[in-house]
Amino acid sequence: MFLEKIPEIENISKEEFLRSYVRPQLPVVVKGFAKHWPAYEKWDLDYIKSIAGERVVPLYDDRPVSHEDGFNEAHAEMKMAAYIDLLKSKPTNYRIFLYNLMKEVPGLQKDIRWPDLGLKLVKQLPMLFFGGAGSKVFMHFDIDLSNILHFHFHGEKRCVLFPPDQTDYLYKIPHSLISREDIDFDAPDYEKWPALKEARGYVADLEHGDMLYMPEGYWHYMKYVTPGFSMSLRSFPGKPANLMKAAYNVFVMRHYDNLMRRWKGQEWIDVKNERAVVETHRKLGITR
Ligand SMILES: O=C(O)CCC(=O)C(=O)O
Ligand SMILES: [Fe+2]
Repeated sequence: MFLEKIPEIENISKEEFLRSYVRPQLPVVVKGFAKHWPAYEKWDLDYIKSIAGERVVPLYDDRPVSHEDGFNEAHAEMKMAAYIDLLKSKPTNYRIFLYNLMKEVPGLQKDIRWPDLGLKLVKQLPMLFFGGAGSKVFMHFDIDLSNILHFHFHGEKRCVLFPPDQTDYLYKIPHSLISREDIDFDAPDYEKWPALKEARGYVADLEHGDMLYMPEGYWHYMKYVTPGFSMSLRSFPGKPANLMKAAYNVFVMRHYDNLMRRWKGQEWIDVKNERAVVETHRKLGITR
């Protein structure tokens, strides 16, 4: 696995962002992008606790996908106040994933400024994500293959990205958006996962107020180095082929996968996990 550091810049114009990053579909980090937003001063875990402490939030941990759960179904729930106390007290695997907190707590919307970077952003869907020290977000790409503007707050986070053209090396699970969940993307075992040796991706370390641009359909793995939270703004894919794939994923793939989980149970999950390896090695001519 070869990871190149994502360029970090301080400021960017709309024209430069479109020309140098969106058109060529390359990632970039804009340091302190949010520094002129109210959120930059206000957003930390205590503030979220004070404004949303009574909300019951869905939590995910890093247990492997099971046929008993639906596609992207949460594993537990807790009051936000209790969750934030947990985050602050010790490392935890519990994460909040894809939670529309802004819809639940509209007051938060006043704290951000919609960036004018030439991307048409989906205004209904500013999603928030939270994680405890050491928690990991499995390697995946997003179902709608959007361009993602990912802002981080409070803590530090490491992001590992792969462009869609690296999919063949990533042990993608069929009918799903993830890699084999038993790969440790911090220190991959190349004996077990030889294809990963060839993969070429990117790495970025985010701090409070930074923005990471993830182009369409990019794979991403994230690790919360310290407790913190992030917000993703999205812009639907500009490439017609990606729009088609997004529609397929949303309207066909996930329903088919849910149906198979109900019909075949754990066998369906096991078969897909096995196929991820067999198909990756066959495509690359790896014989073992
Ligand atoms: O940081 C996270 O918890 C996940 C972020 C993510 O997957 C996304 O923004 O699409
Ligand atoms: Fe994602």
